Amino acid sequence: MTSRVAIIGAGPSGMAQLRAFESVRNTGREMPEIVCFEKQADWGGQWNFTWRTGLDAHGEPVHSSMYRNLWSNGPKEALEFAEYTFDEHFGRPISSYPPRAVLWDYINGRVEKSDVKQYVRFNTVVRWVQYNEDTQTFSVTVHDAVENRTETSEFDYVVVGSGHFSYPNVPEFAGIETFPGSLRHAHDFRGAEALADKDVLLIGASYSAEDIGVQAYKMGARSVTFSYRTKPMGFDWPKGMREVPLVERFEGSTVHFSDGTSGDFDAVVLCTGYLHHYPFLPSDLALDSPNCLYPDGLYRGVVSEANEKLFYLGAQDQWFTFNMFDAQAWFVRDVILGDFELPGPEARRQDMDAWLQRFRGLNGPADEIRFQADYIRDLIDLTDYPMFDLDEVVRIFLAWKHDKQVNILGYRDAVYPSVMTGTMASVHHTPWLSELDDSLERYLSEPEPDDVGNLV
Ligand code: FAD
Ligand code: NA0
Repeated sequence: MTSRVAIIGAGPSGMAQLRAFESVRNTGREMPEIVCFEKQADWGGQWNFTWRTGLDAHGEPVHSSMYRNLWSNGPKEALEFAEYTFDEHFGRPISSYPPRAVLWDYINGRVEKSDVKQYVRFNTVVRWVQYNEDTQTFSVTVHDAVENRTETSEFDYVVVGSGHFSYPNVPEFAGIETFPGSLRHAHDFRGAEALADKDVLLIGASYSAEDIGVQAYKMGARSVTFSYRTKPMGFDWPKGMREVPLVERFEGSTVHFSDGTSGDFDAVVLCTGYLHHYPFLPSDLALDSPNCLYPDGLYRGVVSEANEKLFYLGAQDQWFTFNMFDAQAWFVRDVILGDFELPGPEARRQDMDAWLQRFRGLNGPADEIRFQADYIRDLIDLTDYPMFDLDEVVRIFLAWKHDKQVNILGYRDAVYPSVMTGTMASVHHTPWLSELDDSLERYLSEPEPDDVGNLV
C-alpha cells in the first residue's frame, strides 16, 4: 500500500521537502502520497511578510517575524540552492544582499517550476499529532480555516518544518510595566519608520538586535542603544549607537543598566530570541532545545530519537539556510523511500554523541560555520543532492563577518561570486544605507540619475 507523508509547514524547509520528493517522482519511481499543511494563505514561511501581529485573520498566532525593511543579513551566495541557481531564476547577476521580496521570489520560483503546489493545503493548521503504537501510524488532526472544518487522517511519516523563530522568548525586567512608550518583541516588529527621531533601546545582542538597530539608524532614530546580557556585539558603531550591559530595571521611560548608567527611551524592542515550540505535538515527540547548532535528539540533525518516523527540518540555529534545508530534505526523502537504511537506536545515539561532543567544543563563529558546513557535507554525501564547494561558502561567510567588522552600515554593499555558477554578483544601483524602497520592482529596476545625481 502507498505510504503517506505529512509535511507540517510550507516555509523554505517544507518547500525543500516537496522539491526533494518531486525530483525523484520525475524519474518515474512510485512515490508516497504527500500532503503539506500550511497555516498561512501562501508559502515561504518567514519570507511571507504580513503586516499583522498577534493573531492572524483566523485567530491563529501570526507566524512571520520579518519586517518591511528586511534585507538578507547574510550573502545570498551562502544560501543558494545547488540545483536552482540565482542565474537560472533572475537571468542576470543581482547583488549579494537582496531584500526579502527578492528572496521570496527566488524560493517561490523553484517550486512553482516544479509544480508541487498541488500537494499543499493552505490555510490549514495542524492542531495535533498522535502516534498510534498499534497501527504504527500518526493521526494528524488539522483545521481548515476556510472551510471551518476539523479533520483527522492517518500518516506513516511526519516531517516537521514549522520553523523555530516564531514563538518569542519574552523575559521579565523589573518595572517594565511602567514603561509608557512603544514596547514590543522583535517578532512583532514590522518596520523602522516610526523610530525616526526616537531614542530606541534594543535588548539582546544577536541578529535581531543588530539588524533592527541599524534599520532604526537608517530611518533616522535619534539614538540607538543595545543592551547585552553576555557580551556586546562589538561592532564599530557610528555616533548615536552604543552598547551597554543588561537592563537592571525600568522606572517609567528611564531604564537603569547593570553598570550604574541609565537613559530615557521612547521605544524598546525585546530582541531576546525565540522558543522551540511545537503546540501540535505531545511532549514525548516535541523537540525540546535551546536555539543551537546541534539540538540533541535528532539523528543526522533530522530523525527524531523519540520516533524514527518523525523528522524535523531546519531545527538548528542557522548560519546556512536554504541549501542546508535541501540537504536535510533530500536525506529525509531517502530514509522514507528506504534508500537509506537507518542504523539501530544505539548506533544513532553514538553518532549524535560524536557530533554533540564536537559541538560542545566549538570556539567562536569560524568554528561554528565549519561545523555546520561539515554537517551539510555529511548529509549530501549520502544523497544525490549536487555537492557544492562548502569550503568556498565558509570563506564567503568569513569575508562577510570581516565586512561587518569593518562597516556594519555598509557591509550589504559588498559582492561575492556564486559558489554554484561562478557568476560575480552585481553592485546594487543604490547603496543599502540610502535605499528606502525595499520592493522587488525597485530592486530589479535600472534607475536613472535626476538633476542632482540621485537615482530615481
Ligand atoms: P519558517 O520559515 O518559519 O516556515 C515555517 C512554516 O510552517 C510557516 O509557513 C508556518 O506558517 C508553518 N507552520 C507553523 N506551524 C504550523 C502548523 N501548526 N500548521 C501548519 N503550518 C504551520 N535566513 C537567511 O538565510 N537569511 C536571512 O536574511 C534571514 N533573515 C531572517 C530574519 C528573521 C526576522 C527571522 C526570524 C529569520 C530569518 N532567517 C534568515 C532564518 C529563517 O528562519 C530561514 O531563512 C527560513 O525561513 C526557515 O525556514 P523554515 O521553513 O524552517 O521555517
Ligand atoms: P535573534 O537575534 O532573534 O535571531 C533569530 C538574543 O537574545 C541573544 O543575544 C541572547 O543573549 C538574548 N537574550 C535571551 N534572553 C535574554 C534575557 N533574558 N535578557 C537579555 N538578553 C537575552 O535570536 P538569537 O537566538 O540569535 O539571539 C537571542 C534568527 O533570526 C537568526 O537565525 C537570524 O539569522 C534571524 N534574523 C535575521 C535577520 C536578517 O536577516 C534579522 C533578524 C533576525 P545571550 O546572553 O544568550 O547571548 C536581517
